[in-house]
Amino acid sequence: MCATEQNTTGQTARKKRIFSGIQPTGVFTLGNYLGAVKNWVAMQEEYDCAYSIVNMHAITVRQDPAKLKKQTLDSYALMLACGVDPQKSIAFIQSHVRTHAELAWVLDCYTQFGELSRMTQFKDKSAKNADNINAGLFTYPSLMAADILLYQADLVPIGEYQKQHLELTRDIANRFNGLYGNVFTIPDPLIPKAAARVKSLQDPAKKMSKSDENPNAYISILDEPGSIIKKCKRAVTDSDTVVCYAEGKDGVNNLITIYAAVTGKSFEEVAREFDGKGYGVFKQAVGEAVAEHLRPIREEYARLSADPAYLETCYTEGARRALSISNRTLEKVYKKVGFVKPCL
Ligand code: ATP
Ligand code: LTN
Repeated sequence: MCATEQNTTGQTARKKRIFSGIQPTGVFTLGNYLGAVKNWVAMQEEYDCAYSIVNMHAITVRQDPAKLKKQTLDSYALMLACGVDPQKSIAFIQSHVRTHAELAWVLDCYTQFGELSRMTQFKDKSAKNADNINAGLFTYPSLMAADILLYQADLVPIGEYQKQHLELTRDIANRFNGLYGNVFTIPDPLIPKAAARVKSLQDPAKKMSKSDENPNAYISILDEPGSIIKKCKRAVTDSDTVVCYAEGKDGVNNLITIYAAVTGKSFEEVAREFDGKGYGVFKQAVGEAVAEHLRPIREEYARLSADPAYLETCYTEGARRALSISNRTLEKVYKKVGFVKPCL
């Protein structure tokens, strides 16, 4: 994370830092991949990156412990299978690095009840989990702010749905800096132009989500080609037959967005390619293109998950590097707020 590079005037400049996270709540969907993880991979050459499997965020919703443990390890392997390189980037599991919980507590005390009450994700998730609206679900955004601010991240690659949390992170950081001087770097969101909002295949008004009860609503990045094609063929569209991106055609727009993202084609090129061909041919082509795009990830995942010892080495080293960097920020914060330093 401390690498430097020469700028045009020959001086050394710090590489920009990136932080992002994903919850181990299931196999990543095509939405997670196109909206976030694909971007993480692309950033590794140019930036100092840290990526985390945020299992502490996951327990804001009740989880089965054995399942959470398995999904955390599977998600870690999946992150590497998508192309996150543990040599180039810091790839770690959130609960391995104690500074996240420690800074989150301090930030909780600099975050207002009113701010947290306005978070749409909190409102959505409390509606879905009415019998368990716990304090962690409410303060989720200050833990996310801690994740980001600990690494002094300049940029945070996320899907559109996390924009509000990032804005709150900036507000918390600005408030803290206003009181104590320049402690935190103010991070900017990095939202992809295409595929920032991949929609459910069954209800295009909703986002594609890995915790959706209906598996036909999402494509997991480990789905077999046959299943991907079937899900695309069953995708809800409309009674029209023309493949074009237009208002009121949410289902088709979603499929065009997906097809464009995996083939690199523009929306116009897609419309031209399927001119006069109808939805059946189009849906088949979307399914095939997605299956082909995900094939290398599926193969790499199979290889990595057969080698748990290698994965353990990677996440242990990731945790060590993450702790070393984040502890510097935490110590600064503790000093600023007036905590006594022990001689341990
Ligand atoms: P859950 O269903 O458990 O709430 P999720 O599928 O929303 O999870 P997260 O772990 O919350 O996934 O998100 C990881 C990253 O993927 C975030 O940056 C998020 O914005 C992005 N992301 C999630 N869903 C989509 C989507 N449908 N389209 C684009 N980006 C998405
Ligand atoms: N809240 C995010 C996951 C997340 C995250 C982060 C994303 C936790 N910490 C830090 C970016 C940066 C989500 O639900 N997608």
